[in-house]
Amino acid sequence: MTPFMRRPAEEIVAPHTDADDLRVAHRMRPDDSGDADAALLGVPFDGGVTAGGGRAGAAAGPAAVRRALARAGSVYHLERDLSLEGLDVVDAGDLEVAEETAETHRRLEAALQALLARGVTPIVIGGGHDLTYASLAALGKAAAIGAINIDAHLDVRPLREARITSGTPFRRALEAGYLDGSRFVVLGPHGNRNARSHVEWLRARGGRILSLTEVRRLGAGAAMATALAWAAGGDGEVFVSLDIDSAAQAYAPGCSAPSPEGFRPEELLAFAFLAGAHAAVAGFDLMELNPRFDLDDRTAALAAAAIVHFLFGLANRKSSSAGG
Ligand SMILES: [Mn+2]
Repeated sequence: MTPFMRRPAEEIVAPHTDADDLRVAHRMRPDDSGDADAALLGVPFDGGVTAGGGRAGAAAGPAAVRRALARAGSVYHLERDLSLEGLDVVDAGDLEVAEETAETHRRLEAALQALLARGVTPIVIGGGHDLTYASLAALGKAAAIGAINIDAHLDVRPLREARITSGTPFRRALEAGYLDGSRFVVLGPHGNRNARSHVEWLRARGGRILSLTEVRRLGAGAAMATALAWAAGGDGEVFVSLDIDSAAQAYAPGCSAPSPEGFRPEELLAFAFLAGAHAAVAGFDLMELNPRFDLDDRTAALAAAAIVHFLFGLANRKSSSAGG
């Protein structure tokens, strides 16, 4: 069994359907510690959110995403003529979180290292964005990795009085040497949501920003392709992090720190698909869903759709590599 993992509070239960109408949930099974293409890993923890003054509730994110995954549509994608039937996805359960944020991060890192050692692509479901530090540590300890943060915010805040918050993960990973600054890209910041000092700190380390307006000018697909090429920097590994607050509040009211402007669902789903399809991408996370503030589960449905589109990308990657 993966260290520090327990069965999820709520399992993904597939609806009863015909064999010729398989649903996404039919492709998800409990983890048996054997071979798999990808593993879901929930982290019901929002201590980093509340430590930063954010509104509590993201700890309920994994359960809400699992409920939404149970109703996340067909295994078949008509626009891409692609199926999830050849992809093996396990639910590794939820992390046994600790009271303390740093200890929770250590446990997540250990759980992820066990999954990575099995050759399984992890998909972490948050929880606060501070948890992405543990993913970057799990992947970047041997050699610094590249990363794309799809987010309204840079999340490179300095630690005040050594306090870890959901606004600090990428600064901590950059300072620890797990993340290569010249291969770090933030997709989607806009307007006046970030301090000048944070923008300058990021750029001084070689980090790049593609703002919401720049992404719209390039087109979502071209912008993500550019970000992936920068983050891979040749043939390096890349972690892609999706903060659901990168979507406009109209589409994602259920998050810790919403803003009125932001991506549309189709843009987020294109990013997730391209991340899954890219050979350099070694892990993915979906962070900051806060079901307490959701409306008719629309944010949870969007979060589940992003995970499903990452899986369609993985299926595309697998079928391309099998075809030579
Ligand atoms: Mn964030």
